[in-house]
Amino acid sequence: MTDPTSPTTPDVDVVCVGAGFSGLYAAYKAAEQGWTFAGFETAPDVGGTWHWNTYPGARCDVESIYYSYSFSEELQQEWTWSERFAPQAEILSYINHVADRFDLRRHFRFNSRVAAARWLPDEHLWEVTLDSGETRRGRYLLAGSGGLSTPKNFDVPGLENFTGLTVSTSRWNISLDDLAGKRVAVIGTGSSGVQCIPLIAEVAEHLTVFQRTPNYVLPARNAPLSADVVDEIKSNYPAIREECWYSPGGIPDRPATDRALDVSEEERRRRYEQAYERSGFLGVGAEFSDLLTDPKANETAAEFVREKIRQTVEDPKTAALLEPRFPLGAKRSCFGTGYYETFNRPNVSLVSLRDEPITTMTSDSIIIGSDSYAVDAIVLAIGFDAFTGPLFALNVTTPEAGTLQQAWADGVRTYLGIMTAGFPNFFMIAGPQSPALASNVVVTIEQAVDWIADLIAHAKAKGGDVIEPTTEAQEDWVKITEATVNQTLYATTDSWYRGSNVTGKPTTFLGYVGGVGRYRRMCAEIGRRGYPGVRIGGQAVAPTIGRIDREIA
Ligand code: N01
Repeated sequence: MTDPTSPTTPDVDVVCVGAGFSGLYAAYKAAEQGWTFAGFETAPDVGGTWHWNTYPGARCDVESIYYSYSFSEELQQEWTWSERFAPQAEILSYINHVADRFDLRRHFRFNSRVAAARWLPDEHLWEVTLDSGETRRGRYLLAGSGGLSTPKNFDVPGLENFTGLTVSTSRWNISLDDLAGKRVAVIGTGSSGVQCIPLIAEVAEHLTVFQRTPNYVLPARNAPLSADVVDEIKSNYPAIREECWYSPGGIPDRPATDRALDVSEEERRRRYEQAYERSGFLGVGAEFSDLLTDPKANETAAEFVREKIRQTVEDPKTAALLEPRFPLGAKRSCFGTGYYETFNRPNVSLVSLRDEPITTMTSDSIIIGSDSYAVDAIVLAIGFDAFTGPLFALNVTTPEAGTLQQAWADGVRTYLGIMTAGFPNFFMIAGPQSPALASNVVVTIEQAVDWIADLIAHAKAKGGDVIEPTTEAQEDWVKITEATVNQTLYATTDSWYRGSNVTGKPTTFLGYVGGVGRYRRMCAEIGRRGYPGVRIGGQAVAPTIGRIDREIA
């Protein structure tokens, strides 16, 4: 047990992992509070996910005007997005601009990976060890390491035999020209695969897409932002941000109040057409209130999208293979541009792995049963070890709880997706069981950093320098996240949302799906009541959060 009376002076107040959206805002916030801050970033520069994911076609599926910081009115007035869904390079330029504009780079050391972090209970400090072997001590440890930053292991049989070009979307290190005139295989048809496939098809001699589970690909309807639209947004930013903060998904998507099965088929179709035309359906619950809870209602929308696939893809056999069979939105839908149309190209073919997986590979071919596909290059778009992957990689340890891996051996357990019992002064920004998974993550990041900063300031004011959730409060939050997701179709479908994409990973749902608005109100209420369920300097305030959740409902 931590001794609450014997603090030692740290090197810095805050040690932070990562210089993406989370770490940069944490550095800004710490400076605002007058706290010393040391950030460490594996990459040579800022950007996080937008530094690494440079594959062709990479862009965000949240509109850029919302997928951006709200903390500075000057920043949002001076930055102008060029497109509705800005490409990776523009998002990275924006992050660089923020780093320069607020002089944040000086708080970080780049090319420095945090290899381990251990809690020193007698000194009330975290000691982090960098990959160089150097150590640094901070009172508080912030993980801004991202949810989708650790690529999944290359679990494709026989890959080690292949001697051609292999590249992963999440660590893209070639140019699209390197694939020109080649026979290319893309393995994986999640958001990353869906975005790069149409562009690779344009340059490859032949592209073979290896698809295990077809996903719903909704037309992004990306377009340049006109000067008028930009002006209107800039003159309304405070109201737009407010709407995002109290929305279900961190974008101005008001939850629907009527149910799909209560309206006529004609009315349903009209609404679905409308949603499809404006690139809706990503927040599927915004179209009808029962789409994410009632399988029958969902099927009406799912079948509508399947019909679009059949109308777009000329070869009926290929179209049938592309039709998803799980509920629409139960795992993250993809945003595409010309995705289904790509399968009408003469140089593109689709191989389904649904019934027969890849058997092995040779030096130049992918083998499936008795079939062999000769390829020069393989693009792996197979996803991430979401949320726990990046956190486990930090090798966070406390004498009381051991490693995070041990503490979460049977599944993730957190308090609000921000803290976890047994790991004092350790804060996860947009962590597992926060709304990050099913929301505009920038909204969740800013809210989490603000909340963490308020909590630390509150603890400092009380003279307590050790902050830790109680196990009881943590179990309340686990129950709330489980009860919330179990009312939805998210619970029915395998994906990275549930950890089921990684062999051996416990399948617990990795997010809170009650909406960013409700979560925000809950966190604010917890703050107002003196942080019930959090032990500060050894003292905890009752009641725990289950009651607050019921009260704000
Ligand atoms: O990863 P995924 P992703 N053999 O896990 C298949 C965000 N993101 O990088 O479904 C063969 O979704 C796997 O098949 P299955 C966004 O939140 C956003 O594409 O497991 N296939 C699946 O088809 C997104 O949800 C944007 O059966 C294998 C694919 O690979 C999240 O990141 C862009 C396989 C992996 O899909 C992850 O997206 C990019 C194997 N061994 C990413 N292993 C935008 O903003 C896996 N697969 C638009």
